[in-house]
Amino acid sequence: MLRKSTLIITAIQLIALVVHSHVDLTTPCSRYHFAPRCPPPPAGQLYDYNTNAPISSGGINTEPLCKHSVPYAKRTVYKAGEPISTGYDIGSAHGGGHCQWALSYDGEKTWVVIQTEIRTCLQGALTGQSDVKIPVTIPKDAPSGDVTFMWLWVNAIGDRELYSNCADIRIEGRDGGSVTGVELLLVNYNTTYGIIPEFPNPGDPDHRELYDARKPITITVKSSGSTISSTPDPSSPSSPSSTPKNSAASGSRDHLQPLVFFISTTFLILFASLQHNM
Ligand SMILES: [Cu+2]
Repeated sequence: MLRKSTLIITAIQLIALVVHSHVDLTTPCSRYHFAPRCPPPPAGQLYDYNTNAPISSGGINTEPLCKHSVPYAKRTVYKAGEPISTGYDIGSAHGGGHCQWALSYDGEKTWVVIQTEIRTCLQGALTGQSDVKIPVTIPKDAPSGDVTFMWLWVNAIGDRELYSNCADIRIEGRDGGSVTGVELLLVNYNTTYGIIPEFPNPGDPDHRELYDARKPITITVKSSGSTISSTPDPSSPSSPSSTPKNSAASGSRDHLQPLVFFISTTFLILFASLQHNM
């Protein structure tokens, strides 16, 4: 009996290992993260044990930006101009990729990208590494307000994926004012937005020109924080018409490893248990 339950537990652990072989934002806590240091989910929501799974893979979108829409009840407070020491848990760094960090003052309707890292984002991070740090600076003119802070990542190697985690922060800055950055670039989201093919080697086209082409956006927050306006109109996010749409299915080898590991280990365990019973 004991052996059977051990077998089942091991199998569950292995499945978890396969599921959890990606990356997530862990500092500040992404919504409903299961880490003990993160707050419990807001009322009516559940812990998310897959915060590190992509929201899109192979051009198939399975989750919305941020994954969850209800903000945490308690926000982490940062001062305008302060660098946030953001942290990431690494299941597979996928050879790095392109990162964007964005703020929304209106509950995820309008985004302003405040920092971008092309190609090298999370490059060299090791599987199993936790809280890999990347400093992200809140613009010093960012007005005060309750803000959604989003990390968006396009991986360099593997299934064509898009990652998105959001944290709930409060910025303490000026009372009313505006913050300028660029519009969010959504690629690898679904086929409408286009797919950036793998860029494993130096010199491979990584389509950074799409990021260079993002239009500036200014978000204006009225004093005491609530109403906002933005220029240009946020109803049309940068959707690159020139984005390459090929190779959605290319490069699944990065995810093959855990699968092979899972299958072979399961067989080994089954074999060992059969041997034992004979
Ligand atoms: Cu992955």
